[in-house]
Amino acid sequence: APSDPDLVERARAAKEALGGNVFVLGHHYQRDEVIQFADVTGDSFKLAQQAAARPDAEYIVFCGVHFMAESADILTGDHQRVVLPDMAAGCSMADMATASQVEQCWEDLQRVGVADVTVPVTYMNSTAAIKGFVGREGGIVCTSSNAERALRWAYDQGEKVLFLPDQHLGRNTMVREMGYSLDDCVLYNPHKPNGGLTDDELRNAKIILWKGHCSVHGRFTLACVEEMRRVDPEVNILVHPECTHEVVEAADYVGSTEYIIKALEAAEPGSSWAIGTELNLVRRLANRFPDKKISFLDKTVCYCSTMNRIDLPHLVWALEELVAGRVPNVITVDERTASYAREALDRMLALP
Ligand code: CIZ
Ligand code: SF4
Repeated sequence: APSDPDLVERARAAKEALGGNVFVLGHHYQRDEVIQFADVTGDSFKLAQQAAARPDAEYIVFCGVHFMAESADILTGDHQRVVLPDMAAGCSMADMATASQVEQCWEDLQRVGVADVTVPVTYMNSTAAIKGFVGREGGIVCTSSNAERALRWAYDQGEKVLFLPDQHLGRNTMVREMGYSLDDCVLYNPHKPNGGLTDDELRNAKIILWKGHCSVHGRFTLACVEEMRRVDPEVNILVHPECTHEVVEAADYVGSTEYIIKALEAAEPGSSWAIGTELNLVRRLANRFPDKKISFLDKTVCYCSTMNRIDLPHLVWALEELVAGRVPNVITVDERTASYAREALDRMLALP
């Protein structure tokens, strides 16, 4: 639906009144009505880098989810404040690994005698507390575009990896990109004692995958890939590595958000593509490239509901509060957590 013209005008006027004092970041999964006001769009990695690119902007309005706003706070100066237009815009995957659960897992690894040789690696899609734990224990953050490089770095530091919180990105990278077998991976379930594993399983695994997943990408199925190929034998199936291992194995191409965008930019006119990632992004790409047949991999999967909480009314509210001299919904990470998290982020930024 087209956005309400009154709200569009209010957002435009508020942004103009704030001038260079506000910098609006928009994640690729945001609604069109919000994206039209973003100064920069990107995936979580690009937005974290971009947040620091405008040190003069006092306010960073982050149109994305909570963990991304935390990363922006960690990577920007003390004088800058990060505003999340709706505090309920969380991420179910990030919430699947709490600090106390991960500390418990680390104790399990200490008890069986392997914590010293285990390097924790966390996906960007995790809370600041988890990034802080990982930094404290000498580990690294990764994104879906550098997971392989981060894992290779981790195996240079130790023998085993604890991979948080997305089991699918960890498994897909190990097996598909690095040639490990499924038997090298075990799944740690934080709701069971010892993760639901025997001491020997914990000791012998090459990688301990946290039992977390994305509630959007985890829903694409092998059956929908097969159905797409039946309907259109020429179709190219392109999916994000947060999809399950069987979906990734059945796809033609696998890659991060920025990879998906570049692949469609480079695709031949007339070529056919079915995309397994968030629906706002797929819709926008289909509109942007009308000469290519771009469809959504599975009609039963829908938007990321928490990303979609940031809508035009929430953005207008946040901007108008700033104009009125109030600073709503500020996201701050305490300095101790932030400094450990920054170490884990800096190790990622230093990857070759
Ligand atoms: O921004 C990203 O890298 C992704 C894939 C975000 C998400 O929420 O899945
Ligand atoms: Fe979290 Fe998945 Fe939504 Fe991304 S798409 S914010 S990983 S639930």
